[in-house]
Amino acid sequence: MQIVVLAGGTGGARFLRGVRAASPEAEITAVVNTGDDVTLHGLRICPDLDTVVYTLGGGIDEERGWGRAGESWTVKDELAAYGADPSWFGLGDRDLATHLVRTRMLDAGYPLSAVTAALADRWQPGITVLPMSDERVETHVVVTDPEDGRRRAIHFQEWWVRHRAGLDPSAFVQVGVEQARPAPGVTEAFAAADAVLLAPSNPVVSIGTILGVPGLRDALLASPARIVGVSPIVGGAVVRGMADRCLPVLGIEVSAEGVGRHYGPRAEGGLLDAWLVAEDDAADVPGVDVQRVPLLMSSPEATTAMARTALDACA
Ligand code: FO1
Repeated sequence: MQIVVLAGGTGGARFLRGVRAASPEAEITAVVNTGDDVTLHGLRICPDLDTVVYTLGGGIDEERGWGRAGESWTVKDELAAYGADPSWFGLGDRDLATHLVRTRMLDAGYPLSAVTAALADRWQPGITVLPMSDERVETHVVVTDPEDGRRRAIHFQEWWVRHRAGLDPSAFVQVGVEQARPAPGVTEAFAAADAVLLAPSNPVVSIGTILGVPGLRDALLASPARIVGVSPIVGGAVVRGMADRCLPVLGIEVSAEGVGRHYGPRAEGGLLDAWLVAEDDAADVPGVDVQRVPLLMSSPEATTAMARTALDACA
């Protein structure tokens, strides 16, 4: 069985771990958001790719949901001592090795997909991890500066990590997306899929960014597989992250129904054959098979059960 999962950060990675547990024999391909990627201190950092590879490879810090377990911050402190900006981004000593290897390979001319495969070789995630594109796409956020009221664009990581999404966003811009193409293996994975899942990741800056890569959405919709989405909004609120700060910018209601309607019914040009929402969330999404199931990834068992329900909905 071939399963393709569109995924972003921590929630997407945990969901992928559940899919792997629910269907251990399946060939699973994750198509991962790279819009969060950033260059800091001369290093290329790919948060969502690293979070997926670390989570499935057993290297993730479970409490933070990103970065490496058993981390230390000596280099970060030394950089701060030099006044080397930015100091607001948490670069762990172990995590730095990943960025050093990635940056060296990118500088040598390897595409991001090859770099990701090389890094994943150490971690053996048990799934294929593909960036959405080998071309650079970076999400920038247009915000209004509270001091001078001027509008300016800042990198998603500065908005989220430095400002905790506290600056009001008026637009999300995926810089470079027009020149991007699906990474090698992405369209092939959709064509061979028996099941396609939209992980409970941020519908705007994760799932939305992936679908914004020219040609990717068409390849997804040409898949013979059913497409099943999992709501990232549970009980009317985000479980983690900042989707509640992103959705209103696109005029999407912060609810399981709102996101389901935004994704839309496949029969009418939308994405969904089925939409999984939490038991206490009502969701009227015309043209889509809505199923109310437990959605909190509160334990590996709960996550596996949720993934199994999503896979059953693909059958
Ligand atoms: N998230 C934070 O909230 N604070 C950090 O200092 C931080 C550092 C960081 C370093 C490497 C990495 O792969 C991820 C990191 N994240 C951090 C998470 C990152 O902001 C992700 O893009 C978001 O979690 C959304 O996926």
